[in-house]
Amino acid sequence: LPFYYSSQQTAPQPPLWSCAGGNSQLWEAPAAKTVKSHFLNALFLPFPWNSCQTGPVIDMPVPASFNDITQDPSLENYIGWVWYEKEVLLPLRWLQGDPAPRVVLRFGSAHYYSIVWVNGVQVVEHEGGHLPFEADISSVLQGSPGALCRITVALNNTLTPHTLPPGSIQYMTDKTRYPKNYFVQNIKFDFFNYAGIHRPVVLYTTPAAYIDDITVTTTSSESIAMVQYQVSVVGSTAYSLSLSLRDQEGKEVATGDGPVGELKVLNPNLWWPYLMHENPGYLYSLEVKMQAQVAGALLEDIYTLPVGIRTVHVTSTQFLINGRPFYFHGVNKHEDADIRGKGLDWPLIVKDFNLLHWLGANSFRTSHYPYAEEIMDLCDAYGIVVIDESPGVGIKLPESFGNKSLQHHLAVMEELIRRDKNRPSVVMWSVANEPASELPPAAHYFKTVIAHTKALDPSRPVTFVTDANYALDHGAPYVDVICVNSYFSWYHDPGHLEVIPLQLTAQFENWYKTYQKPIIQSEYGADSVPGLHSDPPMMFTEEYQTAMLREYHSVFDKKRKEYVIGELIWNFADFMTSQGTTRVLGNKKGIFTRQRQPKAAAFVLRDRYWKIANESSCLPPVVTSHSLFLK
Ligand code: BDP
Repeated sequence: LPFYYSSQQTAPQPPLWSCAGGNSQLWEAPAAKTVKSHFLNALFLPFPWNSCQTGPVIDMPVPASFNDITQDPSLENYIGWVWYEKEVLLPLRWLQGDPAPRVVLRFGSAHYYSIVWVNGVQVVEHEGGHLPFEADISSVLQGSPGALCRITVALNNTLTPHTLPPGSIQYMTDKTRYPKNYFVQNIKFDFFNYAGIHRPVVLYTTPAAYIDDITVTTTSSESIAMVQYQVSVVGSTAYSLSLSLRDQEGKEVATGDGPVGELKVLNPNLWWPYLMHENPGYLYSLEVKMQAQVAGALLEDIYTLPVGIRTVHVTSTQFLINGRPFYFHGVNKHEDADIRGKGLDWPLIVKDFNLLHWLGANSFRTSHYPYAEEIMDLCDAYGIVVIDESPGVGIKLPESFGNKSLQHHLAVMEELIRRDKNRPSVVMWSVANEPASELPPAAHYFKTVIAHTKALDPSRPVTFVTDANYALDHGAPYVDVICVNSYFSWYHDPGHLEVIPLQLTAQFENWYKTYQKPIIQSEYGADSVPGLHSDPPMMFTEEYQTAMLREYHSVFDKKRKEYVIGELIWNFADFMTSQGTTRVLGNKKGIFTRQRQPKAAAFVLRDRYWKIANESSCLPPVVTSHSLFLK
């Protein structure tokens, strides 16, 4: 739904903050009163008829990043507070009843720091740009006349050494070179810091007593699977719970009751990855029904959770799904597209899954932050295996390894695991990408983050992605799988494809000798400008990108017989970055363009991935049509 939006500064002006000093107003809530007066005019702007305002208040689509929506360059690179507002008329029955239902306002994500008011009353604050947050707004609505619900959001995209991802604000104080109060946002990661309300905003209701959380884990042998569950209920202590597990035909296969228990499934249909089975992504549905007596009324809450039955194990040389070796032949992605930036976009999501299927990719890493729940749902349903990564990208500054950052990182892992713990597609957590793990404080930092992640979810392996030297990495001792990024013949020895066999072989052998853990090549790649050609291959041409891939592949083919368990290309598609001398309208390491058209490298990878997939005997005999992918 469209939101009204303004970048006008009624909140603290960016130049007034001192992110470096101790007097930061960054997280200080602006007064709700300011919001109200500022938006009195906006409340009457009709949408969509009045779609272009020249004043400070403009129409803004949600979900979307705000950066690329207008022609205003200052909005594109804007750092600081922005405001969104929308009025919604709620159904009256949402506000009636004894006890009245809970009305909840939920944001799929908003980047980076959000403060939300309903009818002028602050209801929630949230830090972090890639995970959901919500607020029970029932009491506010009961105190407000009528069913009008005015939602106001103040959003701040400033990154500091303690945010995730980290960044820093640099004030340029040389008055001969910069205007007064001039500052820049520095970041140590390679994608545009898009901001806005990026994922859907929904209002929903539950009864006053409701199912708050469900945790499901699965184990299985040949003919029997066990589904362990734990359900938490809020709002009543006098409740009953009944559970029913149904297969895809709707047949009930197991039942249970109570908040903790185990369901036994005979001859289970296991959840298999795409291309590992003729029926990948098999999902049961677990219906959880709660009944509770509250204030003399019988309340009922029902939640249906998709459940995939599968196991994950790691040995010193293999990654096992359902006891069978799994080889990651996949991609790294970004949430990124023209105009909408990082805003959720269904056509783009479905197009990307069709391209993954076309490519024969069985997996991706959510580089470098958690992706939308809508994307994760499709991974579960299609059998696309996910390495689920936190926004811990660009942790380079020594101060970002301190206790303040660490505590926030732990909280983010809690939010991520609460959101994604029941997803069969998620087979491993990645807590960070390319941190400065050669710094001594990285040892305590990663030991703590990884231990915390494992305590929250003992059922999955944990890793972080490194580009540090194998002998100097202080975090690697704590991971289950070594994930290593390297750019031989690109950032190192640019133009020299001939160094790849030697250097890549040494990379694998050194890591394996040191840790005896399986290894994923979690990034490798080269930029190519689509349509740029040269033979012999030169950097930035399509030929160079494909030649580099082939050099890497010949080493992978030797080492995957030993302990290399995966290869993830950098990157699925070209994506936007900050401007800089090494970026031509963004990063061009995509095998697809930003508009999702294939470069030559896409065809090389497609041949390879299908060949690897066909080495497995359980594939359907002929895979030619996209109809295979539509379940
Ligand atoms: C890697 C980073 C990734 C970058 C890539 C590149 O993990 O985010 O986009 O390099 O420079 O080191 O293309």
